[in-house]
Amino acid sequence: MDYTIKKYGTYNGKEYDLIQITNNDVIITFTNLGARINQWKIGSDNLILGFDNPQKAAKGKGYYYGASIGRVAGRISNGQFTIDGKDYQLPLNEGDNHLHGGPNGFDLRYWEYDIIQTDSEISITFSLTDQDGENGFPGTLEAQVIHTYTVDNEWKITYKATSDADTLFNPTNHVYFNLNGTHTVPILNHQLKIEADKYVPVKAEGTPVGELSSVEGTAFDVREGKQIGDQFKLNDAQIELKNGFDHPFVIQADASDTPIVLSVPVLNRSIEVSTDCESVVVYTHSVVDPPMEIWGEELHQYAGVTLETQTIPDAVNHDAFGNDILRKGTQFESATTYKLVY
Ligand code: G6D
Repeated sequence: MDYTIKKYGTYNGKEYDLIQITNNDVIITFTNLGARINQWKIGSDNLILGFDNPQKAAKGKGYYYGASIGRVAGRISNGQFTIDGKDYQLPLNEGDNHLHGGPNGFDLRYWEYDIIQTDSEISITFSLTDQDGENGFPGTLEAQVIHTYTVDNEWKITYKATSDADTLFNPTNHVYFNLNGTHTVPILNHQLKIEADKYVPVKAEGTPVGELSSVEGTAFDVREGKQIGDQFKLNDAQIELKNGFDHPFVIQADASDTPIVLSVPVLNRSIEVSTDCESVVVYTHSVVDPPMEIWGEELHQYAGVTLETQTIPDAVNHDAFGNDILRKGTQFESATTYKLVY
């Protein structure tokens, strides 16, 4: 396994790089534009959605393809939160809510990076200083996103952060998988298995209704592994509301080491996910607007599916959703691994 650094292109006056890792017939690439994963291929088969230059990635901003998301993944209702009695108002970049870290979130920022290579893995440490008040968040945040790839085809993401004031921090990665090898075949044929006996119903605007609901008897019961397209055919108001999955699944406390598995059995391909996060947001790209071209082909509905591991979105406004407050001077650390099996 080895890596090369290529020019990705320019965006907003800055030059961006593409770090390409080759491991036999697998290629995986990352870029310092938003500390993104940009490509993951077996031979000529693209397994994720990405772009061949930064301008196209920027055009796809609304879908955050492969991007690191932060400071806070998901929506914060009304952009408002309170820490120790102090109220904060964040910019509203999607209707009445704050989405994915705001208008200048992590996804299109310029990240510095260093690379470390050993016999068994290559690690790229992306770093960003997010100044006090950026996107309305208190505290200057020192963030690191470490993308590591191993000879066993494991993509591990480690998030680290500290802040000089109490703030919020709930990062994720917004990769879209399509194990068919081309996004022209919808992900409806993918099997999804999540060891989750609860999920989070949402309102039409995408914010949580406010409770953790049982998956029993719903299209969200994928504990034994179900075909995504079959689940969408079930009579389920939440599926109808969002035209598919756009929901957090709450990972069981007694889950196995790989509580999330996405696969296409007929192609003998799967992604096995392990994480220290309490939830995973699954989004099935149920809307494509504006029209988009990816890898030279027009994008259609259900072209990819995300597995965004994180604290349950909007946790700061819902006591039962966990904690996304990062206290001054404390070290945040979280890790998620996506293992390609083929
Ligand atoms: C839509 O509601 C979805 C989000 O969950 C997703 O992250 C975004 O598209 C890319 O807003």
